[in-house]
Amino acid sequence: TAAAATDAAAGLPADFLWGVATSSYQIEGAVAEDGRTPSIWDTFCRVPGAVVDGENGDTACDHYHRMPDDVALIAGLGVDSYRFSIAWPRVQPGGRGPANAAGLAFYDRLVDELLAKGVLPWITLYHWDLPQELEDAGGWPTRDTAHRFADYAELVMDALGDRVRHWTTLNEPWCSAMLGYDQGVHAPGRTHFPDAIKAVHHLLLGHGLAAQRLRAAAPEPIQLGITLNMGNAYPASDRQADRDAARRADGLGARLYLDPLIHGRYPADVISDLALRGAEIPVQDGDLAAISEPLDMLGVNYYSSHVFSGTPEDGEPETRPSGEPYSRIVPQNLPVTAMGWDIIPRGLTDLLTRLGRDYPGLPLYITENGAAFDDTADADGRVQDDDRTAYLADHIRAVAAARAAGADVRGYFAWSLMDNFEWAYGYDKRFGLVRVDYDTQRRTLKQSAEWYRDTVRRSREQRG
Ligand code: PNW
Repeated sequence: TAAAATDAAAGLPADFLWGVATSSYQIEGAVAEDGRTPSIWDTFCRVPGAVVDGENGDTACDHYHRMPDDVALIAGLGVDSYRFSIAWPRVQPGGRGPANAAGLAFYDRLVDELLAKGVLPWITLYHWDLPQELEDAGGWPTRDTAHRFADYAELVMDALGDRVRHWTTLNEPWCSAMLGYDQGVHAPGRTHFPDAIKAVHHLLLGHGLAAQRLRAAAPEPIQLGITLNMGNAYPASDRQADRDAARRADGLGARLYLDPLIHGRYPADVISDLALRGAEIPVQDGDLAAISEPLDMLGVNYYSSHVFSGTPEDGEPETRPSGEPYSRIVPQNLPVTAMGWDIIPRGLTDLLTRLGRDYPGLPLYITENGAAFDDTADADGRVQDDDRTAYLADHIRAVAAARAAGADVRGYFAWSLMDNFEWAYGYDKRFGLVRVDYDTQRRTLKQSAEWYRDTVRRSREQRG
C-alpha cells in the first residue's frame, strides 16, 4: 500500500492538517454517569422501530471508560488532530444552569491527554445530543433553545478555553433539522416541515449567538467555525427543468445555511420554495447579524452527491398540488457503500471548487469523510478493507484536485476513528478505521487505518 499512500497525499502541502473524528453519543456510553441527564437520542432509541435492532448508545464503544487507551490509539495513527464532540447533557445537565464539574472533568482529562500526546483537540459543541428537557420545552423549533445553546457554549469555553483553540459550534444543522424534525428518522423523530424550518433558523441563530459569546470569552484567539454536510447537486441534463431541480436541491441542502452564515441573508429563491411548502423562516431583527458573525473556517462533511431531474417521468405531473415543482434523484448505477450511498469522489472536488468560488476567503476543512462497508474480521479482529482504503484514497485525491483548482482546503478528518453507534442504523454500519468488537470492546486497526497512518506519515515527511 506504500505506493498508493504516497500517491493519495501527493500535491497536498506539508502543513496540511490530518485528523480523525468521532462524536460523543456515538462512542462514549456511560449515559447515566457523573450526573449526565438523557439527551434526545437516549429517548429516541427507546421508540420501537426507531433504531435497527432496538440498539442504543448506553455502552457504545465505552469510550468514557477507555479514553486514555483511545487517545493512545489516535496518537499511534500519527494524526495531527482529533475532532470530537462534547455531550451537552453531561456538562450542563438538563440544558440550563450551572456547569456539572464531574461531567466537565472528563473533557478536561481528554484535552490534557491529547495535548500530552501532541494531538490537537478540535471541539464540536453540538453533535446532536440535545438535553431532553430542552426538547420537552419545544426543542430547536423554539427560539429559546438558541439562547440556551449560547449559554452552554460559553460554559464550555470557560472550562477548556485555556487549552483549546479550535472550536466548531454545530455539526450538520441540516441533519438536526431535516432528519430530526421533518423526516423523523433521527431524534427527536418529529415530522412537520414548517417546524423543521424553524429549527434551521434557531440552529443558525444558536450558532451565531454562541460564536459571539465564544469569541468574547476566549482567553486566547480561537479558530471558530461550523460544519455542514453537503454534496454536489448535479442537473441530469442541460434542460432548464433539470437545472432548476438541482438549484432547488442545492438551495435546501446548502445555500439555506451558507448564505445567512457568510452573506447575512437567506436566499430569495429558497424562501419562495419554502413558502410553496407552507414554511416560513422566523427571522427577528438582529438575527442575521448574529448568524453572520465572521467564521475562521468552514467544516465540510462529504459522503456522496446526487443527480437531480425536474423532468417528469411518463405520466407524472410537472407540479405537485401545492405548486411545488417536480423533482427527483436520478439513480446513477455507481458503486455504493454499505449505506447505499453512491461513491462519487468527483463530487467532492466539484463541491470544494464551487465553495471556493462562491464564498471566497473562507478556509475549508473536510471535517468528515469516510465509508461504511461490510467488514469481515478474522479471529484476531483484523479487517482487510481495501474498499475503505480505496474510498479514502480517492477522496483525498479529490481534495488535492480541488486545491489545484484553487479551493483553500487546509485539512482532512477521516470519519471515523473507530466503529461506533451509527444513529438509526445502530451498530450495523461500521465506519471505523479501527474495528471495535462490541462483545469485548477490543480495538483492532483495520488495514485502512495502517494505510491512513502511512499516508499521514509520508505527507508529513515533506515537512522537513
Ligand atoms: C454524518 N444523510 O451523518 C454524521 O456527522 C456522523 O455522525 C455520521 O456517523 C456520519 O455522517 C455517517 O452517517 C449523516 O442522510 C447522516 O444525508 C445522514 C446523512 C448525512 C450525514
